[in-house]
Amino acid sequence: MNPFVKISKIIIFMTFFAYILYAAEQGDIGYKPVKANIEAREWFQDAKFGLFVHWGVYCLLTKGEWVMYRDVIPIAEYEKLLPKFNPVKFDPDEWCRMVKDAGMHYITITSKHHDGFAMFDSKVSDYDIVDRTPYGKDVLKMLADACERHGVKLFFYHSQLDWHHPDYYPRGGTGNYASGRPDSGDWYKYLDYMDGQLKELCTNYGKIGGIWFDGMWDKPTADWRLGKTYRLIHQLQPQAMIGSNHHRAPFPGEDFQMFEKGLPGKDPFSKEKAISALPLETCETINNSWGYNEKDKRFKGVKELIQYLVRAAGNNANFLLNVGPRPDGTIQPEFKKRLAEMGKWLRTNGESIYGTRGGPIPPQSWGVTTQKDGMVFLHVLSDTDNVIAVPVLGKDIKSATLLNGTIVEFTNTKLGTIMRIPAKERDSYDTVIVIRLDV
Ligand code: FHN
Repeated sequence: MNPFVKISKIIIFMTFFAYILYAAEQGDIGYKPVKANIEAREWFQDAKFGLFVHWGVYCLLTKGEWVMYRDVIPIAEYEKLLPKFNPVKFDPDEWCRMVKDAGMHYITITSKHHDGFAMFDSKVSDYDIVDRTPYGKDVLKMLADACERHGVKLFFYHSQLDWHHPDYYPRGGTGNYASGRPDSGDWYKYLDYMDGQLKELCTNYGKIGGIWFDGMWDKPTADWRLGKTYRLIHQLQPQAMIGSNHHRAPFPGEDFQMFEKGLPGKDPFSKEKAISALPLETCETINNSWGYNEKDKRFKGVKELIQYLVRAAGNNANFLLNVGPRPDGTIQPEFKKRLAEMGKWLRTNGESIYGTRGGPIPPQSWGVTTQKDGMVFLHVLSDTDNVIAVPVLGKDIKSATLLNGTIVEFTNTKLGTIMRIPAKERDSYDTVIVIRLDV
């Protein structure tokens, strides 16, 4: 064989092999979700609404979860918070009652945020709530047991980014200040540590809903060894849904795609606007802080929060709404009041949200649509429109009513259907029209 051809073949093979190796570390190549995972995805999409909880020792400083970085607090200083963390009013049953009253079906809580502090009893580190605080109890175990009692699914938010662990090295875009860590470290030792804690979360807390990763964006080109981590989780908890807030298209092994502070494909963080075919979720705060921030009074109104939930559902996505608990373990009244109001609206209108999927027409100027069981729900969100034009749905509309059965007059035309909503029946948050199509 011509030596040039021989060398070329070797180079092509080596390049292909290198790509496979690289790609393999960008996810669990060849991952096929098992039946339990597919069922979990269906459940997730039906559930629609969950509570995000950002809770850690940072709440003591009442300036949000990035305080260690933003105030450039050296590790030795930050660790002085630990003896002060004693959330004696933490009541996981109360949290679950609040969640269910709000019409939520799952909780996603920080097991470890970027500060590296574990809110659970870890054996691979003593940098955790059991070993280093006067409270000394595993709040995630307490919450997992309460969720089991109340029928609430529990997901864990886990930060891959770590501002505390010495082997998170080379440091990334945000952990780059030397806050008492050596300018050296073994990256794969850190990944082993991270996998060790994930193994604990997938072993000691019962059947989990999933893992919500965050922080890859701190080192976007690093070898995060995702395939190994994702396989570990799916081997221990096959039904667990893995998602990662890397703001890129999902990698193999991921079971849902999340967006932050924006509807699918429209959030300000996504580098790629691609919306995958995976179950979708968007997350948002009630004020403008994820972790507890005493001074942040920019509370969103109930109308804005309900319409965010409705628009998410209209975009075939779940809504994960955040609270940042206080140092004593309680949730501030402004959050609880809004969650209760959302639950009240959902008790009357929830059939147009739960168990639905995105509607048959794209979002309109007047609102969005959802659909389930042969019904299409028109969510009229604009205050001004009592007469709306509905594009052709492919089948003639047989009937149109409000959820309370009130008839809605409509006229079918070649270009679509004109709907006339009785003005006195408007819902100030979202007027839902149920239409049944000629099958
Ligand atoms: O840096 C985190 C932030 O603290 C928070 O956890 C949000 C929640 O989606 N995610 C990252 C910012 O994109």
